[in-house]
Amino acid sequence: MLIRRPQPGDCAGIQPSEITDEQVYLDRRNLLRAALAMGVAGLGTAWPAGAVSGGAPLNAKRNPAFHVSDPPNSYDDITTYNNYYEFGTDKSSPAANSDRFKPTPWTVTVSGAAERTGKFALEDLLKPHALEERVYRMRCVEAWSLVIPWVGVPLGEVLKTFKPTANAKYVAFKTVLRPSEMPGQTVNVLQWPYVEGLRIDEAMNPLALLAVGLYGKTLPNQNGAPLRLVTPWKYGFKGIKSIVEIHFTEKQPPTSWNISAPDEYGFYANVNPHVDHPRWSQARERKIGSGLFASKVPTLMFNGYEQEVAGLYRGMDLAKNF
Ligand SMILES: Nc1nc2c(c(=O)[nH]1)N[C@H]1C(S)=C(S)[C@@H](COP(=O)(O)O)O[C@H]1N2
Ligand SMILES: [Mo]
Repeated sequence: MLIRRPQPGDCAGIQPSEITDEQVYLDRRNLLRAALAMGVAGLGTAWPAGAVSGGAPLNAKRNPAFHVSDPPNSYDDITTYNNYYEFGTDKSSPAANSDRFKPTPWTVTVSGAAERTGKFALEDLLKPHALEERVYRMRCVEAWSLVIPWVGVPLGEVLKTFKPTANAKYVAFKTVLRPSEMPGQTVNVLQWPYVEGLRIDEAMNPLALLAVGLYGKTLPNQNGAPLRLVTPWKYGFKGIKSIVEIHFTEKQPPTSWNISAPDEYGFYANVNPHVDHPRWSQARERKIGSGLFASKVPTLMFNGYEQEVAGLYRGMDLAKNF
């Protein structure tokens, strides 16, 4: 049996050393078979014509300051191979099991150390900001990577509208808790709801993005509709999906993977080829979509965003603060 059952405590269940290209191929084939069974047209194409969710056109202007030399992955790669444990622990689970999830209407509660707090409709939360398209390199802790054209607004610009006070040293995020629409939430692989957090200066860094879309269209459910975090210098698990709460706090907030396996997943989760995961190397990564026989490529410090974010961590021991 090629596909090992996920173990709690693994970020997505399998070690990268075990992820063979053949397995990727089989995952794809299974998904395609499932899609055919559901009568979904258009899977396997590069555009969301027949996608099961998301896909409403967004009016976003490309921000050329955020550009990657590699071409973006296909829509198919981005939306059919990822992690969203609320919909199951296999790479194909999010796309297969998220069709019952209802991302509209959506309300976000803002609380804690800020002058302006309360409940905000998603539209109001984003209103003061024009949507931007930004192409980011993304790196999962499991040593695979993708290039994704996100649509969103800079997180810091949104946070500033709430006027965080001097006590706002961190910002915490929470995913929606909806077991009736999220079958994975009936399984105890993680503590629900999923939670994440950033130090306030990390959150204010211009790279941090609140995303509402990809490839010019609203997010499909499996990628975190309708609102998710994108921090491309960190491992993928910091990118919390389907956010319903933003909380400003003085204390470092708990984070889901750190609660689950504190020795393996730290609060910072910065991409760092020199600090291995206790069970595997982080020195190299497999580019999704690079072909069955492509070899792994070196992972870059801060996933290639060293210039933008290294200053946030000056003087810190990154082996201790992993
Ligand atoms: N709520 C929630 N957010 C989540 C996850 C999850 O299981 N639940 N998985 C994380 C992990 S491990 C990764 S790699 C990314 C993958 O999704 P993406 O390709 O859409 O960024 O989502 C992250 N956000
Ligand atoms: Mo991940």
